[in-house]
Amino acid sequence: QQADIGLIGLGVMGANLALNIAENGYRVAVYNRTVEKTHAFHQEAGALKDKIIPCETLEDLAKNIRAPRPIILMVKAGEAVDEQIAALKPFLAKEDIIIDAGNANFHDTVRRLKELGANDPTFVGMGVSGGEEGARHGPSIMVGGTPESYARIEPVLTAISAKYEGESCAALLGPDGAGHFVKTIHNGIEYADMQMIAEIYGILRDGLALSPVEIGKIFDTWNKGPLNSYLIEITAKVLAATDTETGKPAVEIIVDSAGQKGTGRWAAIEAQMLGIPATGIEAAVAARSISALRDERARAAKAYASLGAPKLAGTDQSFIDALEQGLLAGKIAAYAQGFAVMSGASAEHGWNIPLDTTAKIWRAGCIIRSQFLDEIASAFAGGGQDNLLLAPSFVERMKTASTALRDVVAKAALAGLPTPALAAALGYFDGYRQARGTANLIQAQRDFFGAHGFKRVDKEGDFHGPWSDIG
Ligand code: NBP
Repeated sequence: QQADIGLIGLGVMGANLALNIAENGYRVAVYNRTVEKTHAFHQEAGALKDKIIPCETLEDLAKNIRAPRPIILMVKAGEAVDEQIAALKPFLAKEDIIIDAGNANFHDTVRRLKELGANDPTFVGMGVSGGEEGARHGPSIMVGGTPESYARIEPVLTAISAKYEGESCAALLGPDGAGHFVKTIHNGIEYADMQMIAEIYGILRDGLALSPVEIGKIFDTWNKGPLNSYLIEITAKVLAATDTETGKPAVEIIVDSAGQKGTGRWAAIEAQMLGIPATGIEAAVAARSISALRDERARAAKAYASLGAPKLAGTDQSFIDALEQGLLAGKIAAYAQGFAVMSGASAEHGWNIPLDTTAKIWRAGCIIRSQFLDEIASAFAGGGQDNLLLAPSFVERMKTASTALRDVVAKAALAGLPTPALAAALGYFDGYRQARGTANLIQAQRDFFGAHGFKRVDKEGDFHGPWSDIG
């Protein structure tokens, strides 16, 4: 019996996705560049072995899938995807669909679609989030493609996706690169969320001299309130863990230098290209880059040692509460930015990305999953919302939470504790709610040195200033 679907790439994500597909009753034919992995995977599939067809060649893979064939590519993003498409094409027909499920740059997805000829198979760009566990038991799935191709793969995607109160976390979000774009912004928001949590951890560790276990308990409490989310939950767990070798708290034996594979940076770059502020994401990407300068940081710490170690004075439970509310405010601002970038890209590329559906399919399965996203989905319901910060329910929340964020950022700054993402979120919020900003001075400067002209507040037209009269 032929398979319902094919899957190429049995790495961490591919292997788990294949097991998920098989467990949901679909027969799946699998192929991996390194053939031994294919057989090892099949051998270890246990009760699901019968639903999996191991294939040694791409020709074999194509033969083992019922036409018209849907084939998921889950290989390393970049050249490997182009190589696999080229190698696969000779064995496929026009009606077949190649689904790139890796973390592709959306520009590549758009290019790959353009490169396919009239008789080549269809191409779908699909973002998958949830890591290993999500791939195995239900990820969030962000699809870019035509409604026709989506209709064909929808049953299997719905079956394998995460569910939020019974609703599937898989959706078609627009044509061509829309799915991979949304996944990129998801990862950018994830960077900002993680960085803000790390900044709060830094305040509790260095400002209040609390132990990892004590900090973990605070996060555990917060996970029962408005911050309830997967990232807060795992932060509490990570902080409570003990290193088996040394008996020390696990976080204390981990080097303070964060890795990055590029999706956060892409999110910041795309925001910049669109001219849409995403300072929370940018600050988070930059913070990872600073974290990587470990030797330089050690030298700088020595050079500035006379400034003293950071210390927060006069803090009590009300400050811990302010940290919770401040983190919430920072999070709201960062998510507002991420959604604004998606809205801008959607207009730029004519994608029509439904922001409410996007928030809905992030409620479960993905790394940033939370109750909070259900509230975002409600705020964007029916469209027409410019920015989350203007949604009535979020305006009410920010009125109190922003005061806490201000308190946290100000106290941290005075103590010398770095809060780049939280401070960026606060700066964005304050700039965004300022009806008369300070760009009038920038326009004057631009006109002074470059005769760029400016608009007047009191009449229509383009004007130049009286600069030559000065001095
Ligand atoms: P892994 O590193 O676990 O696996 C990579 C896979 O790509 C292997 O099957 C490998 O085959 C294959 N591959 C490579 Br590398 N180069 C290839 C080439 N030139 N031709 C054919 N196959 C090639 O990666 P992973 O973590 O499973 O990630 C897969 C994709 O999913 C990536 O795009 C990643 O960004 C994305 N993603 C990962 C996560 C996560 O949490 N890990 C989450 C969401 C998305 P081999 O066995 O022969 O080396």
